[in-house]
Amino acid sequence: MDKGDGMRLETKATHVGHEPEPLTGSIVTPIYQTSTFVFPSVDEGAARFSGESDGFIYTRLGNPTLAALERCVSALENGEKAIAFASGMSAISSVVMAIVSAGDHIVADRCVYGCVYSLFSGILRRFGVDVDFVDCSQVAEVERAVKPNTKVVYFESPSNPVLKLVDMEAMVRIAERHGIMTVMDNTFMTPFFQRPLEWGIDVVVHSATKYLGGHGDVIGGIAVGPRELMDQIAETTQKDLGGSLSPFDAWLILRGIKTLHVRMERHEYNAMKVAEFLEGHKGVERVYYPGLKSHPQHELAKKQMTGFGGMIAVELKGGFEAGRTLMDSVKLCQLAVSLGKTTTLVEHPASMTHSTMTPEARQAAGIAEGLVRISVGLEHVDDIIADLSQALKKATGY
Ligand code: LCS
Repeated sequence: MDKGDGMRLETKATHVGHEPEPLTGSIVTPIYQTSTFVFPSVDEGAARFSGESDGFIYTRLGNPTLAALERCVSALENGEKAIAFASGMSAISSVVMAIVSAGDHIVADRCVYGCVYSLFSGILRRFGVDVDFVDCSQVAEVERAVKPNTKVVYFESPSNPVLKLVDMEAMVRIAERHGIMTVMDNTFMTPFFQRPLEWGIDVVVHSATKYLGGHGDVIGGIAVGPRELMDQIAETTQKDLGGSLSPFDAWLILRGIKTLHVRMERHEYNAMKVAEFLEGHKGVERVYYPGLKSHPQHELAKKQMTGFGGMIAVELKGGFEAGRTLMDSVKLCQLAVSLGKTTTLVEHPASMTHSTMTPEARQAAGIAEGLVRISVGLEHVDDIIADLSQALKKATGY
């Protein structure tokens, strides 16, 4: 029952980690807002530290509210064990830094969230880790980049911000052949639309700040993978780098997940309509949305995802200046970074989320300087389209 074995995702999202609290019968998982836990004896305290006894010690090392969230997300992703973190970046850095050491090599996709790019190209290189950025949608490029000291292949699918897909099966084949780990960011799709572990990916990471939390009121991250590796992460980088999530924030994410499936369906319904509207608009140069037949990887999207999500990117005729006018002219949609919340957000990757990359790196990643990213929210879709329509008229004259 606990792991949600035999339940469908919708049932797991509403039940796993939400079991009634045994002491009082509270139907909602309590927020255990405590930093530490009283030991009944010295022997028991020592046994918890040595791992001979289960039981909580100190919230950085584990907490019942976090454990409930971890059980829930692990069940949704069909994984063995999840660990919650203070942010998506904390999850990503803790996972990768638990696997690699100085002298090792990472193959990463060129198109990743800006802070992942700077973590890999800045911090990890400074600690003696070699990183090559390639286009993971080109399988031969990944194969060519693998070296004897490669430990990790890292990618997002679909990628932030251009919605490029990576063929999970192909990455797993290469990784297995060379004894490398695959780490994949599933933030954009969530387990509702895509379950990488079922395709053989080793570790899934999430910015829970986005669709898992779903309401734009929390920063958090989570990683899911095989028990042995997750235990190693818990005992090293999670514990010693200390990026632990607060119990209240874990509770907000757990609450958000209860409606994940309902929200994702509406995000997708709205995004498809907005993408079709944009594709048919005279002032639009190009729309990036995996659900459109014009997306170059639409067939791969249908193969490895069960839906197309709520994220769109768009280039306007008139480039950056037109994009700026669009973003400055929206009234209902909000000009803000982040994504996956109830309201529609627009942002400019080149000067905001991906400003950590050099213009050359952005160009190599296919991120046009004028690109506008849209996180389609849960408003009535006609209201979203009406707002974009009036802003597009100012931006492009159409
Ligand atoms: N992975 C992806 C795909 C992301 O989009 C982000 C944040 C992260 C990881 C990092 O998660 P965080 O630490 O922020 O929880 N993406 C952001 C974005 O596109 N706009 O603002 C933040």
